Amino acid sequence: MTAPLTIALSKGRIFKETLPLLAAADIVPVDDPDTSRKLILDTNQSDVKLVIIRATDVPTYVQHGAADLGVAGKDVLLEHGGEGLYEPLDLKIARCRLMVAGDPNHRPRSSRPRIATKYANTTRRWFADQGRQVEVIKLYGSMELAPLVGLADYIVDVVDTGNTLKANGLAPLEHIADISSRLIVNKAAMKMKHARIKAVMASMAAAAGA
Ligand code: PRT
Ligand code: MG
Repeated sequence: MTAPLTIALSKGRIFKETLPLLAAADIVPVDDPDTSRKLILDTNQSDVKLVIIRATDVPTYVQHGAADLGVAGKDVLLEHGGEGLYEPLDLKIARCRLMVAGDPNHRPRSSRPRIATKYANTTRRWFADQGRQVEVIKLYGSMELAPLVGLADYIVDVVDTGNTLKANGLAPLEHIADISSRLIVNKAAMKMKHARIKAVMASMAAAAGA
């Protein structure tokens, strides 16, 4: 008898890029989250379940032990703070960069520029560490719109190709961090289910080249 496992994942790029890594650990979902309305997916292993939640909620589920394991972007983990979690493995997937972006020709009207972002904590820390005064405006999406309509002087967002910025007349200005997705583990589960989690981690690490 091995310990049952619950793994928290978000739909979209993280789910797609995590699938081959889970398959390497012989964990294969039975349902497809894009077509199924189920929030708990069964897998080929009767005691392994996947819970499909918003990307920003993954650390919260794992922190509180509602999931034993999860996959979350480093951007989301920086913002969450990482309390109650181990972050043992860089899966090297869903890579991007956390950037300050804006119109390079824009001159802020105030000595305290406004920064729109869903990464409010990380943004405050980035500017405060440099002794730069800013006003952070918390948004939940479509950050690129904020400078176009005068809501903010700059944004902080993740950038991959940069096409979304470019399409809106914006450019990357400052590099805050390189981002990839990490395997996260609940601290109590790491103790109680050590053998099983270690085995899953080893297979995922080998498949990720980590
Ligand atoms: O969509 P939802 O609001 O539910 O959550 P989410 O947007 O956080 O989830 P999702 O699946 O879009 O992103 C999950 C994780 O993928 C993020 O937390 C990042 O760690 C990582 N990731 C990697 C990215 C990107 N690349 C990325 N390009 N997350 C978002 N983007 C956005 C980018 O901000 C831009 O709006 O995708 C758009 C296209 O980017 P460009 O630069 O290629 O044009
Ligand atoms: Mg998204």
